[in-house]
Amino acid sequence: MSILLTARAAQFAQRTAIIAPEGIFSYQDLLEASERVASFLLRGAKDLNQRPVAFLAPPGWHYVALQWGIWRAGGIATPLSLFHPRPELEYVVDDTHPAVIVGHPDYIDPLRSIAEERNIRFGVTTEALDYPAGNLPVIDPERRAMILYTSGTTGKPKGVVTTHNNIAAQITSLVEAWDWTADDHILNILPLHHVHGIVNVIACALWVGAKCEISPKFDAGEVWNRISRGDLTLFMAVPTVYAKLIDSWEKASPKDRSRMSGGCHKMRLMVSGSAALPVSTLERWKEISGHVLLERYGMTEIGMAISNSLYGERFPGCVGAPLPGVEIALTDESGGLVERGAPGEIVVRGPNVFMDYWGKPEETKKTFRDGWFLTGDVAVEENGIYRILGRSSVDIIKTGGYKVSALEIEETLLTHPDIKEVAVVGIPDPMWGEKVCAAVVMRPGAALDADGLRTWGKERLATYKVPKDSIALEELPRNAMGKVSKPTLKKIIESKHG
Ligand code: MCA
Ligand code: AMP
Repeated sequence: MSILLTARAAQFAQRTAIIAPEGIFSYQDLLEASERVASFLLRGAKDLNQRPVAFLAPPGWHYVALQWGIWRAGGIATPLSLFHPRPELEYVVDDTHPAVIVGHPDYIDPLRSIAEERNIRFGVTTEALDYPAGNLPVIDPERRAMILYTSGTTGKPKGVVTTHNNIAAQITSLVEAWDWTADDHILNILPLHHVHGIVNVIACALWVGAKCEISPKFDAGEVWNRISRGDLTLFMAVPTVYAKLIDSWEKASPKDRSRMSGGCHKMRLMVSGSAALPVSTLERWKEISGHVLLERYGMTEIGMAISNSLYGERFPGCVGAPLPGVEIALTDESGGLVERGAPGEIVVRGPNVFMDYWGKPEETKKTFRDGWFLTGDVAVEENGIYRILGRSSVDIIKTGGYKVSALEIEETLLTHPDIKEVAVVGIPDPMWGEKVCAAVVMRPGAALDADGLRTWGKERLATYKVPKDSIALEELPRNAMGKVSKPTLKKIIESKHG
C-alpha cells in the first residue's frame, strides 16, 4: 500500500493542483517535485522510518512539495509556525528531535543555527527541490504522518500525531459531506501549521483533483480582489477573518461592494470554523454575500467532527450533526451519557481520531476513556443538532481561531524580572472572539509598562499568545482555597475596560 493522498495524484496528472506566488503547478509537477524532495531527505537511505522532519515555509508551492516529499520519504511532516520566535521553534525541535530541519530561503534564520547547535542536518527548500530523484519506499498508511502542536491545559503545547489513515479519514469525511469535486477551486489564506488550512483546505482539494490557490498571508483587500474575479467555488476561514472581511467591505465604495458581493454569489460554499461564529457575523455576512456560512466544529486531535449541512437547513449558533464516519456522544463527569437536552462533554470516536501525543503516553491515556477521545468542549444536542456551550477549562483561550493556553503564557510572563504574580484570561472580543489579557502583580518598586511587556513577550511567544491588554493589580483575586479566581478576574478586567 502506499500513502493515500499522494497515490491519488497520478489520476489528475495534467490538472492544475497549486496556484501560488511561485507559479502554477500541475499534479504531475507536484509528484515530481515531492519525489525530488523525498530523495533529498533520504540521501541514499531506504526510508526515514517515521522520523520527524521539521520544516518552515510560507504557505505556497515549497510548503506543499515539502510536505508531500516528507511523506514519500517515510518521515513525519512537522510544520513549524512562521509566527513563532526562536524559543518556540526550539521547543518543537527539542520535543521532536527531527532527522532533518528544512527551511525556505526566506526563513533560514534562526533555523540553521538551531539545527547546527543540535547537530541536526539542515537543508533549504530550493536545494531539496533541485535534488536528483531516486528510489522511494512504499509507505504503510497505518504509519505516523504528521505532528501538529496544540496548546493544552497543562502548560507547554503537545504534538498531536496523526497517521496517513487518520488524515485520509478526516479528508474523505469532508469530501463526502461538502461534495468536493475536481471542478472546485479554493483560496487558502490560513496558516499551514493547523488542521484548518492543512486538511480542510489543501488536502481536501488535492484529494479530489481540484485547484488550490494559496496566498502567503491573509489580507482582507487582496481576498476581496480575488473573490471579485468570480472564479472561486469555495472559501473557508475562522470567524475573525469574516469579521475583517466585513470591515473591509463596509469601507469599500458602492461600486466595489457590488463587485465583491458578486464574486461571493458565484461561489457554492463558504465555511466558518475553529471558533464560535457570532450570529451577528453570520447575519451580516449573509447580507453582504448571500451565503449562510456553514459552521462546523473540529479540533487538532480529531479533524472535523460536527457540521451543519451542505444542502439542508443551517442552524445559526449551532454546529450541526456528526460528520460521516464520526461518532459523537455527550457525557457527564463520570463518563455516563447525559440525558437528552442536557449539557455534556463532547466525546469522539472514529478513524479520524489521532494516534497519540508525541512522546507523552500518560497525557494520551488521560484524554481517552473506553476508546472515546475527550474534547473538553461542552455542548447540548436537540433533534440531532449540536450547540457548543463552551469549554470545561477556563485556561484554554481561542483568539482569532488560535488555541492558546493561559498557563503557558503565565509561565513565560513569570520569568519577567519585574513580575511577581500573573494570571491570564480570555476576554470576549468582537474581532478576536476572545482577547488574551493579563493581570500582573509587580515586584516592589516596579511599574507596569504594557507596551514594553508586549515587546518582551513577542521575543518569547508567538504574537497571538502575547496579551493584548495587561493591567496591574495590588493582588490577584483568590477563592477560599487560595486559588486565583479567573471568573472574578475576568469581571475586574472587563469593568476596567468599560
Ligand atoms: C494576529 N494577531 C493576533 C492574531 N493574529 N492576535 C491575537 N489572535 C490572533 N489570532 C496579532 C498580530 O501579531 C498583530 O500584532 C495584531 O494581532 C494585528 O494583526 P493583524 O495583521 O490584524 O492580523 P492578521 O494577520 O490579519 O491575522 C488575523 C488572522 C490570523 C488572519 C485571523 O490570526 C489567522 O490566520 N488565524 C487563523 C488561525 C487558524 O488557522 N486556526 C485554526 C486552528 P501586533 O500589531 O502587535 O504586531 S484550529 C483548527 O485547526 C481546528 C482543527 C478547527 O476546528 O479548525
Ligand atoms: P484546536 O485545538 O486549535 O484545533 O482548536 C479546537 C477547539 O476550537 C475546539 O476544542 C473548540 O473549543 C474550538 N472550536 C472549533 N470549532 C468551533 C466552533 N464552530 N464553535 C466553537 N468552538 C469551536
